[in-house]
Amino acid sequence: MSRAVCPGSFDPVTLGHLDIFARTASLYDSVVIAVGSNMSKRGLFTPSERVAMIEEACVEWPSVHVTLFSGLLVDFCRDQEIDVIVKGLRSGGDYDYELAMAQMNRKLTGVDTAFLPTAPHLSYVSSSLVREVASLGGDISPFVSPGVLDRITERLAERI
Ligand code: COD
Repeated sequence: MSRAVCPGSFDPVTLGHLDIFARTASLYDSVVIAVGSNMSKRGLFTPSERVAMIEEACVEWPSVHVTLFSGLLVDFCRDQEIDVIVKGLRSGGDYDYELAMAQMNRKLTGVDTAFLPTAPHLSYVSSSLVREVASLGGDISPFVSPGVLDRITERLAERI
């Protein structure tokens, strides 16, 4: 059985991420969405809140499971018997950043990384821009699922 991981911060998960998850699920038998819980920056959502939002967005995909991870991604892959890391690429900037991590991860334990090109209509979407546009009152509904939109609206209202 082939097993892939889609790792990330997902603060919050966007339609760009969900497109990558869906396409990964069509390529591998089982997909783990791994939410990094040892990120240094404080986010809009806690890692557990991010997991809950992704679970809700992926509820109709039975082969997709969501979990937290901490420490090295390659150690998580070894513990979970994961064959491949899958990342989305939006631009040359993503490629330069991701290539170095892919090469480092392969050197560390041999686990390989596969890249999927972003859906063109989502190539400019990032969690950081979604957070910024939302915090300044812009409409983010084209970029996130309805459940995530509700959670962001609630979170920003709590901060006023
Ligand atoms: N379309 C397609 N793909 C997208 C889009 C989009 N619109 N937006 C983002 N993506 C892709 C990104 O390119 C990335 O591949 C993935 O989705 C996740 O994105 P983010 O921004 O949520 O997550 P990152 O990049 O902050 O996550 C970084 C990791 C947590 C994966 C990384 O830091 C990590 O592996 N940390 C663990 C510690 C470790 O092992 N360090 C050593 C690394 S060599």
